[in-house]
Parts: sequence; C-alpha cells; structure tokens
Amino acid sequence: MKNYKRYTVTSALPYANGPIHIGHLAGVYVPADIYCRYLRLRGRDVIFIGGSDEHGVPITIKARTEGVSPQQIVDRYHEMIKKSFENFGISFDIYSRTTHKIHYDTASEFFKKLHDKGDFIEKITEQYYDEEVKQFLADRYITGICPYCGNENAYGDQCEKCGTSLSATDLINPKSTLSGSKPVRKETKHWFLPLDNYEHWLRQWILEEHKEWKTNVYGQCKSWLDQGLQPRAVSRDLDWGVPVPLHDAEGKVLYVWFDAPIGYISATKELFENPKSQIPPCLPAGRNPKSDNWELYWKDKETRLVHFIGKDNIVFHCIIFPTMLKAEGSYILPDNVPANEFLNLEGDKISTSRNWAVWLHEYLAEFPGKQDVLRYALTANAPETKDNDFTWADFQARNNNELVAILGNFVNRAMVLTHKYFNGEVPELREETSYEKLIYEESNKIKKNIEHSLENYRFREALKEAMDLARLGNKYLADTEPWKVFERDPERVKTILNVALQISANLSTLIEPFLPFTAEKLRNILNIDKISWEQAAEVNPLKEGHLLNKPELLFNKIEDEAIKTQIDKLFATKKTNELVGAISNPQKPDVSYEDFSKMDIRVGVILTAEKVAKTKKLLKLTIDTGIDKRTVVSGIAEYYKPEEIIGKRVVILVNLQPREIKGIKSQGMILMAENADGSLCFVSPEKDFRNGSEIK
Ligand code: B3M
Ligand code: ZN
Repeated sequence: MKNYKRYTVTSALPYANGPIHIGHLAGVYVPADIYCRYLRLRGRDVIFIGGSDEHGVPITIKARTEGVSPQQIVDRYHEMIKKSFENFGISFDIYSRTTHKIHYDTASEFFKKLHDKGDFIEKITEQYYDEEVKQFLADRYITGICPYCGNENAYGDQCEKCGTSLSATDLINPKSTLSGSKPVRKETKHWFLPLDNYEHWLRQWILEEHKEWKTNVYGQCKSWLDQGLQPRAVSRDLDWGVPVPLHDAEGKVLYVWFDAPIGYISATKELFENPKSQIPPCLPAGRNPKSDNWELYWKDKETRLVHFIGKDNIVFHCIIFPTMLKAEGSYILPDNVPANEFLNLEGDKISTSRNWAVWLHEYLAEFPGKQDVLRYALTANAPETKDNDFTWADFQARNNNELVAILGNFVNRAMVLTHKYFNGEVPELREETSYEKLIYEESNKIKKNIEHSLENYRFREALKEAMDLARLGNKYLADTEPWKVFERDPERVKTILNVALQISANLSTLIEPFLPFTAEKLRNILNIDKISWEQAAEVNPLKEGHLLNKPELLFNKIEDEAIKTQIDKLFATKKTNELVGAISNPQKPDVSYEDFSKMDIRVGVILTAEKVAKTKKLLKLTIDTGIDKRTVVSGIAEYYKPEEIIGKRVVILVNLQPREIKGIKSQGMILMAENADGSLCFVSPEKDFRNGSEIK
C-alpha cells in the first residue's frame, strides 16, 4: 500500500428526516469506522468526517405533513442520528450538519468560485408553478396519473406503483400537492454543471486510472459514462437550502446534491476551528488529527481521500462531486469510493415508510450493551459485493456460535484457568515447543492478512481473519489440554497459559476496529492499556507476574425467546402495513380557524336504521342530534348491518347543506374514519357525552 501522509475519510451524510437503521450501519458507517479505527491504531494521521444532510425536498415535505418547520424536523433527527452513531461507537472526529453557518459560507463560496470562472451554463427552462401559493414545484410536490400504469397518485419524479422514474411533465392531469390546483408551466433560470465537458477526463480518471475500484462501483461508473453525460442543474426553486449566492437568484437555492458533499469540507473546517469542543466521547485521548490545518486534508497530494457510501450515491461521489472538485481546481480527488450494495431484512427491502427496518435506537433499547453483536453480525454479512440479507436467525447464530463459542470461550478459558492455577498472575514462559513457534507464526500471518484485507476494503474477510486468531487460540487449548496436564506437569501449563493470554492480549488490538466495546472490556479484564497495532502479535505484550482482573464473560448467549420477539415484532408491522397501507394521501391545504369554526359538529345517537332500497351502500338513519331528530343517508351499508348500530353514539356534521339522495332528504353527515382499504368505521366520543355536545 502506498504510504499516504494522511487520510480524509468521509461517510455519506444521512438525511435528517428519519432515524438510522441497520442498513445504514452495515452499508456505510460500520465499514468506515472499522477503517478509521484501524488507521488510528496504526498511528496514521486520519480524520473521519460525518454529519447530517439537512436540505432537500423530502425534508420540506416531511415538515409540511407534520405542520412544523423544516428546521424543527432536522433538529429532531440530527440529534437522534448523532446519538445512535455515538451509541454504536462510530468514531467520527466530527459529526456536523449542513445547516451550520460555516457550511452555508463554504458552499456559497464554492458555487461563487465556479460561477465566476464561468464553469456553469445558465439556462432558462420551463417548470411547473403553483399560482395559488406562488411557488415553483419540486417534482415531489406534483402528483398525477402515471402515463405507464395509470396510477392516479404518481409523483413528479417517480411512480411508486410501477417504479418508473418520471419527470413532472410526463404526468397526466398534474396537481400541486400544495394547493391541489393545476400547476402551470413557467420559465425559470438555473445554473447547470456541464458534466459532458468533463466526460473525457472522467473516462480517463476512472476507467483507466482507477481500475482497482470495486467492481460494483467501477461498473456503475462505466455505465453512466457509456450512456453519455448531460449538464446537471445545481440550483432549485425552493425556500429551503443554501441560497444561490448571486443577485438575480431570489427564491433559488443550491441543489441538495451540490451542497451536501461540500458538507464534508465544511465539517473539516469546523473541526479545525474548534477542535476541543468536537472530541466525541468514543475517541481515545491523544487521537488524530495530527496535521494542523484543514486544507492539508483536502488539498495536499499526499492525503488519501476515501468516501464511504451506499450504492445509490455512487454517481454523486464518483462523477458529480469529483467534477465539482476538478472544476474548482485546488482540491484532491477521491482515491477510492468503496460503496456497498444494499442490506435487506428478512428477505425484503428495508423501507422506512413501511417500517420494515431494525432501528438502531430500538435495537439498543432491546439489546442493551450488545452494540458489538450487531456490528459483528452486520460486518460478517456485509453487502460488499452484492445485496445481502439480515435475518434474526443469522444474528443469533453469529452471536452464539461465533462470538460466544469462539472468541468469548477462548478468552474465558485462558482467564479462568490462570485464576485457578496461578491466582490470576500471568505465569512465566518456560520452554517453548514447536507448537508455540507455530502459534507465533500463525498469529503474525493473521495480522498481515487482516491488514491486507482492510487496506483493500474487504471488511468481512478481515473480520473472519481476526476471528481466526481466536480460533487458533481455541485449538491450541484444545490440543494442549492444560486442565489435564496440570497434575503431572505444572511447568508446561505455565507456558501454555502464558501463550493463551498473549493471544488474548493481541486479540484486544486485532478486534478493536470491528468490536471496540469488546476490545475495551477485554483490556479491562486483562488489566492492560491499548496495545498498538505495530506491537500486536510481534512481541508478547504481557509481562510475567502481571495481575489479571476477575474473569468476566465477553458475550452471552442470545436465547430463542429474544429472537422470536424480534421476528414477531417485525412481522406484526407487515400485517399492519397490509391492513393500513402506507399513508398515501398527503395533507390537504391549510384552512383558517374561521373556516373550521363554521362547521357545526355534534354528538348524536342513532335511533333507527334501515337499508335504502335498490342500493348496496346506503343506510337511512334517524339521528337524535340533541337539537332535533333528523334523517341522514349514509354510505355505510357495506360495513354495518342496520340492527347492530341502533343506539350507537356518533359524530355528525349538522350544518351541511341538505341533499337529496335516492329521493330521501339527507340532513347532515355522519363522520367516519376511512382505512386504506376503503373500509369505514364510526368515530365517537370517548366518554358518554350527551347528545348535542359540540365538537371543536
Ligand atoms: N443524504 C443521500 C443518502 O442519505 C444523501 C447523502 C449525501 S452524502 C454527501 O442516501
Ligand atoms: Zn406507474
């Protein structure tokens, strides 16, 4: 491996519009963390950058649906995400956010520089505009009929029914989700990055000079490049984001994918502005960074820049962001972008809207202290070369058959026997046989293998190799059987246990990148400080006579019961989803309180009910409204039999204009809740309030 002077490691900035799940962890953050911890253990100068991506349309939509501001949304989720990362030991040097001022300044400056150099094309295009709310509409704010499958609720960027990606102008009968009105086309100016001008350079840089990139990454880049690149708009008409820093750009912000990767740079600057306040609790004292200004991490040729991301972000990190950096001119380019594929869950795509996920904060509440078990299971099964499946059965097996049976068991045997025979003191190394020599050689080989795998971003392989050291230790104890030998040859047992304990001490370093909590626990029971990577498996770190702490189990078995609970919980959400469906009807436009208060809604009771002849759906009801007794025709016959609803307390809109339905005058409307499958049920007051009580 080329010896770089320093490393800048970034991990995708998650959108702050929801919590983090195991897919995020497996695909991006655990591998990035393993890599950085490893580099630090080797004494390299490294910064590990993370943060929340707080712009973009999904955040504004979420805010609207909840009736709060985008800032409130991102404040809530930024904190939550940050906490989850801390809890799982993701050892960022800084976890920032793209709403910080330093980011606004950095992104604006970046844009300005490209603009002033004439790197953008300005183009006037036609875009949908909502005349009622006087706003251009992002694709997600437009719904209409999908021209391919007829789905009536397709979005302007994609139809979720048939999966086709659309542009808003493809939709039949487009409607603005902001006002419900029909949008009109209106001209608007935007700035475009002419990717096509960089195509030749990108082909050379990626396809020729980075053949070592992972095949999934290289393949995706090649296919983009082979299709030919088009200019990409880097601005949007939106009121949430970094404003386009020009005079004639009111109401325009930078496209989220323009500002977000610059977030890596802003966060680096922030780290150097205020290094003390940024040290997260999971980082060891005396850590990196070692260089003294942010620019070295982004502009010095001897810095290796690595982006950890999921596969859906490849084009942005391999094509668009490098083009931006290249255009700017003073930055280095990524040396590698080890993107992962996706992690599925129990055979299905992880989905936030369907709640088909294992959320980190929930996992932690249900498996307290078992962060490393999840880190282990996710790494052992990481979607490095293809999509992979997380199953609870695999999680249990990884814990019980590997962590408990191999790693935990080995360390525990070495500890317990030392306490039993030598009062917890590391015994002296007497005569070494060829077996001990073999152990040293093997340990060394294992360490080299781990290094090689990690430096090539093969984390599952590296983890397996680290576990090989524990396997080796187990086999050594099983072969040498100190518990049998002690009676007849205690001197030999001294050597065996010394060697077993040295292996345990080395393990505390070699597993550290993967299992940081366990490594720390192991150091505690061995009563030692951190051993550097350079020393591990090279020298015997434990001195004779060193006093160990009390043995303590590193892992505990996970019982079937706990696994069953998780599976039941997951599949219960599936049932609810089928029943309820994802809520697909967006919020209606705002009404004033005045409008609302015009409606006279009351508690009433059903006195009589009968079917309306020759109809399937209608019931004729007599309602005591507390004001009077009146007739209401209601479309609920498919859900209620007349006889079962007599005496039922209901809620009725009494001042709805009377209507004639099937020759019957209907005065008012019974309020019903509608399920996703279209079925209806009554809403009624929670307590037995008298007829005529007003609802407000
Ligand atoms: N927020 C997309 C994502 O979370 C986006 C990544 C930005 S990285 C600069 O998948
Ligand atoms: Zn469709």
